Amino acid sequence: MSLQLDEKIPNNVNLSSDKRLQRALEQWLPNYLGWWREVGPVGWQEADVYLRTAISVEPDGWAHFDYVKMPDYRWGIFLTPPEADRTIGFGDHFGEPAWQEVPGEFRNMLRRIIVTQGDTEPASVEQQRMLGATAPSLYDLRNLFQVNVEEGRHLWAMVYLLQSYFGKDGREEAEGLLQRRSGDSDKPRILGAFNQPIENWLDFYMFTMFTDRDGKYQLYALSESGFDPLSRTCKFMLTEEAHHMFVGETGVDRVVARTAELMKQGLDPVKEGALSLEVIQKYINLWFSLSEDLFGGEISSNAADFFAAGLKGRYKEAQYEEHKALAGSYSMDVPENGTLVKKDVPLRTAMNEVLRDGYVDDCQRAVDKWNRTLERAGVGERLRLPHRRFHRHQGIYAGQFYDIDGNLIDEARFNESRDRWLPSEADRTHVQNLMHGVFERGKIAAWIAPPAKGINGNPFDFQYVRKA
Ligand code: BYC
Repeated sequence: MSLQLDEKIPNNVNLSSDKRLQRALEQWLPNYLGWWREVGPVGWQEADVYLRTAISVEPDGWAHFDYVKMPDYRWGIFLTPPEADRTIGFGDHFGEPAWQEVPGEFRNMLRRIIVTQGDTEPASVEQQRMLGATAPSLYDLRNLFQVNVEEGRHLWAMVYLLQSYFGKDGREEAEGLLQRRSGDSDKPRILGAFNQPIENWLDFYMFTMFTDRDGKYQLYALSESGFDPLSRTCKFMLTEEAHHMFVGETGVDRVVARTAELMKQGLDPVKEGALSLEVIQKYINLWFSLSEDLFGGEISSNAADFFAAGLKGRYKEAQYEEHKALAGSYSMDVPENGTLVKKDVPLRTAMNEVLRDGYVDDCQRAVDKWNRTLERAGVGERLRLPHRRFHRHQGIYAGQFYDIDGNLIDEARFNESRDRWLPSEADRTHVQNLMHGVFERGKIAAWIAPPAKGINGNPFDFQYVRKA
């Protein structure tokens, strides 16, 4: 079994000689496959899907393309190669050698971060499980499954850390990751956005655009970690994450392009079976705000502790001149007695907001790109991000009501306007009604434009998925 395991699981963690890890994985693997069958993608499990598999960390090994049946996907365990004499890049332990083992005093904190990260991966697969039936093209169907199997691999990445470095409680946490379920009222996933339904492909593109992009920023912050195995694991995950965000950003762009093309012809997109810009905007408002919540509170003692301990840094920490962040402050609008008051908060406690700043800028860059698509088509309307205070459920703006421009309003006014800002039941039904699977090679649904190019140098009309 152990030999088979080593053959089955591509890795660069010496699995063949690590008996303890082999034993832990032997127990976990059947449960993982059981989880995949139970709540992984519905249908298509026997189909041949043109997938990318990471078989090594070398430039020619991390993106190996071939037809694979999803349950046979070779979920591997990879860390970027170690950096000689790496030191901790921030916090109270700045400049000390990076930890190769879990530092005892931070064990619980570190385990919690890894479990939280790990929990999002299977959650997203569960959220997306129904989408295979309504894919707008074989190209999109393939991309969905690529995202799904790689989120599965990212779960493996966190499970590897738990099983290798955290002993019995790590193994228990690894089982727990297979037991919670997205949206389940008794055993929900840990973070809010990962319990939200992804009912249709507009949700999916928004999720991979906005929610996977939170993943990018969190993974960057964790790739700075003083716990070297976590840092190296996250660095490798980021190589795969880029494609997920590409699926989202270009997916929304293609929806916008199709709508713009119809508007340019003087047609009503809705009558032509496409989406209105108004509905697209509401889905942006929803998923951007849900994803902003994933950064946690604006003022956070957890974030300060993670930073002080050297466990979670800033996005590209090397860009900063000073890495202890003990002296600085961050100015933010804090709600107080029904109004917003400018306050300087100690920089360490504002680390979630610092990370969110980079995220918001990155999202704005994508919106600007979608607006250029509208501009090129000669359409006057523009898309936008809602204000970061809008529709928040975590942090200092949660529990109050803000309009789309960030003005404090009362609950009654918010409720009156809710359906203008966020998808209403009618919008959801409308979007759902547009979703019909298009599985003929080279064909595409009426509500989305084809991609500019295909996958791995193949054309759009390539046979990306072959039904068994
Ligand atoms: N929902 O001090 P606070 C990805 C909790 S996505 C529910 O404000 P903190 C991916 C918090 O746990 C990236 N609860 O925030 C994307 C705390 O609970 P306790 C995932 C929330 O702790 C797509 C309390 O509120 N990775 O990879 O600084 C597909 C007060 O917390 C939420 C990570 O998140 C929420 N949204 O920051 C697949 C990295 N926000 O202590 C994958 C690891 C906060 O009262 N996680 N809470 O029980 C972290 O670094 C931090 O836990 C967070 C929160 C950034 C999430």
